Amino acid sequence: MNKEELLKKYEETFNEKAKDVFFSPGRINVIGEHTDYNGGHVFPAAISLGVYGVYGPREDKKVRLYSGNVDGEIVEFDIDDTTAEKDEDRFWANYFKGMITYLREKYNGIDHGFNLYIEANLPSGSGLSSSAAIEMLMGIILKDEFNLDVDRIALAKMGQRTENEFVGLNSGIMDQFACIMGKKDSAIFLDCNTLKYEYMPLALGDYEIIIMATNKPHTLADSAYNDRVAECGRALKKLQQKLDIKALGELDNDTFDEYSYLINDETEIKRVRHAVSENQRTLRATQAMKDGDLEKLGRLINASHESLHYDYEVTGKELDTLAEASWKQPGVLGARMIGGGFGGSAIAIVKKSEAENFKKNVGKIYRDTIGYDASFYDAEIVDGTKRI
Ligand code: GAF
Repeated sequence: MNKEELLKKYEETFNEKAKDVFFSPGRINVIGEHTDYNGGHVFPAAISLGVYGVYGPREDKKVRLYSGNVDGEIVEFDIDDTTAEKDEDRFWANYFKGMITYLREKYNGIDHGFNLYIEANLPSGSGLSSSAAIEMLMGIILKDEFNLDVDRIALAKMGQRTENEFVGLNSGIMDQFACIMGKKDSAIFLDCNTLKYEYMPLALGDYEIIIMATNKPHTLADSAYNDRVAECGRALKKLQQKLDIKALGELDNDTFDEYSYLINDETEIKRVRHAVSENQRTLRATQAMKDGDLEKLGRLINASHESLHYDYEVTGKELDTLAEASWKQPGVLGARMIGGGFGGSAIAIVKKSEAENFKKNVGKIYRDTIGYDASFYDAEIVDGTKRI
């Protein structure tokens, strides 16, 4: 998206010139799904699809937000207003309100409001983290414009808290961490228990990552997501009767197997089996990446999808169709759903020379099976949220 055009759109919306333009990326996740809130590992990367924000300060205390993607009105509130929006038309303001609230709670200096024009080249509900991208956009804008001495990881934590308390999604920290800590051409190997992280070059040689959006119109993903978090929480409590652990991410497959009798519930056993095996797969996958064993990485990615399908039950027909169609194509190392699931997106690691064929074939199978088109994106891996 072009900076000049964005500045013009701000001017048309607010009848004045803007001060600065920012970009906040969405994310993919190579492997490690539904492990973050279980204290496990994840391996995400920031992508060139994301959200732009055009900022201009105001003298009063009003925040005026306009989204170029929604054919709606300017949403307005006061910086002192810390109540979560319930109204459907204004709900998206919560991503901003949460960040403003938590930053003002801890840091002095945010003493006036602003106008903000936002526009995404990332479809919302695509499982590529448009909400975390928005939260981190707000965080970096406020940090930069008001010279706040807040570090990026603290902003990621505030973004997670915004999801939990303003939006009502009991998510982990992966998305915010990936958006704000992203590094060009690298994925982030993050331990969500300790927040220790390591950048690893996404060295895929002749292969590339293709993003496939299901375009599934409406999902009840948030309540199903919160159910999964609750099921894991209940199972953890039962395991803690005999095991000294703080999170499921501390278990290996063998220990889980030995103590699984404590859970005594079929659904919860499946959920924990996924959380534990996915964490172990993530450790093995990052080792395979270090060893340059891309075939093994691909197999682990496929196994991740199957575990999300059978044990975590968050895939659904659309994501299964994309993954299974991908596995059958020539030059594919691996494919799986990413993000919360139920709809959203999948990724495939595909030989560059096969990429066009791949999109054509998988696109056709998807249309024939589901009845509408999937979208395919070749995104670059980029740096985290920043002024542009
Ligand atoms: C969503 C959540 F926001 C993340 O925290 C993470 O749990 C992911 O689903 C599943 O891995 O994107």
